[in-house]
Amino acid sequence: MNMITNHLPTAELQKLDAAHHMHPFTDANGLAEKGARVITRGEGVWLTDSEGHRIIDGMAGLWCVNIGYGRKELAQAAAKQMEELAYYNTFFQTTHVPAIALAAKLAEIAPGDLNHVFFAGSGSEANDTNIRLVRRYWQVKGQPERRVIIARWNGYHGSTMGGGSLGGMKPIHSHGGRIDGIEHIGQPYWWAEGGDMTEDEFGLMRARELEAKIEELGADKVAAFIGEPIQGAGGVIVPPRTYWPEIQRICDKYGILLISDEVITGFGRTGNWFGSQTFGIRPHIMTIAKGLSSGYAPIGGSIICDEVAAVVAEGGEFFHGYTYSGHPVSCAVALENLRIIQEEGVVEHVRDVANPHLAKLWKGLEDHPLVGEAKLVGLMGSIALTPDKATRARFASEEGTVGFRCRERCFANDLIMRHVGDRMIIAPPLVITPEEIDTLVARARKSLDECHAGLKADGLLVAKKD
Ligand code: PXG
Repeated sequence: MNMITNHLPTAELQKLDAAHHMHPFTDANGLAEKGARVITRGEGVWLTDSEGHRIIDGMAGLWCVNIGYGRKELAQAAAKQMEELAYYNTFFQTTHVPAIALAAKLAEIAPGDLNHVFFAGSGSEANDTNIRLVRRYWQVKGQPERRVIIARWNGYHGSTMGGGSLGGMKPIHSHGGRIDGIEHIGQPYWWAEGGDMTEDEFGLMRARELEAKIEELGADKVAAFIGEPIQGAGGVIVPPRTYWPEIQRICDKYGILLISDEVITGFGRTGNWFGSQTFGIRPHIMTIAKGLSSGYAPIGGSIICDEVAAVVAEGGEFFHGYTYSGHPVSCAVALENLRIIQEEGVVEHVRDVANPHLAKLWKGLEDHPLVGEAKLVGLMGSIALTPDKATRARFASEEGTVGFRCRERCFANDLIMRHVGDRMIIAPPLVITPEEIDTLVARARKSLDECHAGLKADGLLVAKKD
């Protein structure tokens, strides 16, 4: 029996899963009691689970299935490449056609002089490459003291030692520590942290923390700044419009390399090919993964500008690389994915059809009693749940209690919408149609209604006293 397509009953799968499978970012005890949801099929924006529920995937898997599930062209590209050349490496002066073709394609798509690609297997690996790469760059330039990388609290850059250290999530730092030479500044999260400032004032204030940090450390110690154009895992935090231009000004002033982590915002998510374009950022390096292959095969990488690539090359061999850097099957799948995004106008669909349609409905959720702000850029959205909109109050309950309850209602209504603390987030496949958007929002509203009624009944609609 092929257990994958003709599987065991759900309860037996859950028992085996609990016994043998260690899940990422999951409380194993809670999961063993409850049993993991078993997803068995995907088609477009729809998932099916082992109990036959049809679920609308408001998260594109883990922010990655940009072209939707079930595209046979990608399966065929993988099969063809496996038959022709399943594996070869790109070390020691060898190469192969899929890596060449994908690197050239990315250089064509990426803005400005981002013309060079270093491949990795994931976003975390790519950010580990970036740490080593920017330090190597300054070393070759004769400024080896420039080692510090500045990032933001509540940013997410992966969960390897390097990626987890760049990220500003204290629970991650608390498991295994973090590497040296990484400093964090505040995030541009106006709703929760902006106090009485306007959004514009707050955006400038948070960007200027970068300047203060550089002055504190000494510019001759700082190698780079890294940020996500929009923080994803941190709760879809859309920065005030004043934020990125000021960050760009400061990086330019001090000659610091700017890394835009585009793992989520790349490949159409914000209505342009890259989030940098949406926010007018001119990065020296972009981190990519996820939407590069729409999640059909693991692949990540760094797209590097001419100057940084030239300096690193000048230094001779860069002692860095992964067995699967430029894996031919992943490259072939990514190429087919990019072909589909280009030929089917997926970025234009986000910009001209899906975003405008969803924006109206999403903003409309702000009339719901639980919803404070509803933010949307491209197809990346979030809503802040609050017991009191006027004061942007938090709930008195432990942070995440209400968000979790809301997410449970979404699950019950066959919608995958995640929570980060008491913020709800969506990032559906980019090919979602207006009709499917209507379904998604109707299910979201029903879940919010049910969550609201439950909170009322349990006496949880209470604001925290500061
Ligand atoms: N950078 C960013 C901006 C990411 O969002 C990574 C790097 C790391 O990529 P890999 O491929 O190593 O996972 C990510 C990944 C969540 C969640 O809970 C988000 C990510 C991964 C896992 C969970 O939203 N983003």
